[in-house]
Amino acid sequence: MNSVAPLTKRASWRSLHDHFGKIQGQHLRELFAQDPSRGRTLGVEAVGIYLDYSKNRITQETLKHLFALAQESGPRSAIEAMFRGDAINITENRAVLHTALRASRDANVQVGGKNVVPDVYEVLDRMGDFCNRVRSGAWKGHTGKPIVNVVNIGIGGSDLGPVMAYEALKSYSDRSRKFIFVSNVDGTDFAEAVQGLDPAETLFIVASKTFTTQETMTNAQTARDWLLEGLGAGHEAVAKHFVAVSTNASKVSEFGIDTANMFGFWDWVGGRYSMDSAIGLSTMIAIGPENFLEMLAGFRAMDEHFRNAPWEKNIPVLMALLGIWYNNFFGSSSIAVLPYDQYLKRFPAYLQQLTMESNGKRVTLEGNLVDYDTGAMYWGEPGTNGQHSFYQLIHQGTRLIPCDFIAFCNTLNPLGRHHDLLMANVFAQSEALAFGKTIQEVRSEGTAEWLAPHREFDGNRPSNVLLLDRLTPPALGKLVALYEHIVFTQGVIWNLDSFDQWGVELGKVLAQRIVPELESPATPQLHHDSSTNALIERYRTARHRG
Ligand code: G6Q
Repeated sequence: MNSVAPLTKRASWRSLHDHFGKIQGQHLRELFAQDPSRGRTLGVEAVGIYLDYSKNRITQETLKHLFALAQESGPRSAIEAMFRGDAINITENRAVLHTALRASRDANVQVGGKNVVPDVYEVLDRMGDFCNRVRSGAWKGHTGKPIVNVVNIGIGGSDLGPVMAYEALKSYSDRSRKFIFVSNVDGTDFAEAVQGLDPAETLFIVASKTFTTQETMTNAQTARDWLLEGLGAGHEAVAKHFVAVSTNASKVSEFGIDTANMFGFWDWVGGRYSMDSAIGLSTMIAIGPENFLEMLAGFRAMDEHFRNAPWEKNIPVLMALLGIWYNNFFGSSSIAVLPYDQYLKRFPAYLQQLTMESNGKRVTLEGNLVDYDTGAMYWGEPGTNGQHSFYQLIHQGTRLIPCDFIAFCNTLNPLGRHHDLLMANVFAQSEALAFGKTIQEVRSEGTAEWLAPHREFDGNRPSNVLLLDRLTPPALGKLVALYEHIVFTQGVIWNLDSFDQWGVELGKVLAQRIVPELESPATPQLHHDSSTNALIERYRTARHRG
């Protein structure tokens, strides 16, 4: 529990409030004019990431107050509590130790009096061995053919990390194999995924921490039927075509998967923090064990930076504080994440779960309703596509949407002028957002008076630019860990449990209740509200179920 004062009663919060009154009217044009060196001084470089945060609506005084807020909110001790394995997920009484998944082999992380690092490496080594067998063709399907198609079946944290990482690191992947991700209970997802696949060459990874998730278990059963029917084989074929990633051995064997083909993890790994665990098996098959371990080393480098760097040089802490500045003082409700790299096309979707499931909470650790806004909405698309779509609203709309631009100095696909053009767009966008185009500038171009307001850009729209060298496995690890730690820092300041997700429960429970009402051949007695009853009746009629 947080022993510090409630957020809005903290001295630093009140100072920030007063300071906001003074600075809110200041334009980035003025801030840059007052301090021409700002573009260099408000930048920080660590673990191969350069963060330019100069185009934020802040001064040195703002930073002083924000660091005071960090200090007063106690993240230093909270960080240590997380890394140490304290049960900081208080509503589920669990440790939160995704950092142990990427600890070095000789590290010692105690959970319940036991060092968990040897267990982590035991699983990583088994995963490596399995991946090498699949990749070399030594692992054969039931009919003796090697595996060509790998289908990951999972949802939420058991899907978004693997699919994002596969897309991000495709350039490092084994191109002779196909990697497919099935998540939705909508049968279309499965049907389209297996179009044209030969079951004899297909491996299913059933990735589910609990092994009870409705969507995943339904897809896994459909996959088993598809496989056995396609092969014309009995249950003995399952062992060569199904492996499981789970914490629930009994459910895995109940499904018919040999637990020798199960890769485990632990209750101290949250779903949305699990891509470094065995949930990353598909990633490892795609990019190989060495690249996977390099990705983990990238995570570890960011973990160490977060744990040890002083606030003013700490990239996750700086970005977390800036997020709070806009969320709680400027009233921004969303943050756009705009990667200028096509391989990161699923990164915003990944961050949506990480950020919004973690900090989309309205009660404090003590169970009190907050009197401030918490988690912002994260969204985005890769540049430059977004520029031809929603950027209009970011440039000229009525809402303030801080942006995180992510770019790499070197491309993995050097084709002609493409990369220079791409990078010119990143720099131009953050420049245009910050400085805009005044009405005088518009008029001086000879624009008609009636048209001028439409062509004015008021600017003063903040952004961060994250610049890295190249999208490598460690670079991806650093980026993901960066956002994990932003979420953590904000959760500490807002005094939330960032590691539970009770908000997803109610809909699941209600759906279970409705399933028999849709499926029953006899007309069911419905006891919902009149809207839900009418929708169920209409559906049954459309399906000729009376
Ligand atoms: C993430 C959540 C959630 C979870 C899925 C899948 O933090 O816990 O997204 O990952 O509901 O759960 P299983 O892995 O248990 O199937």
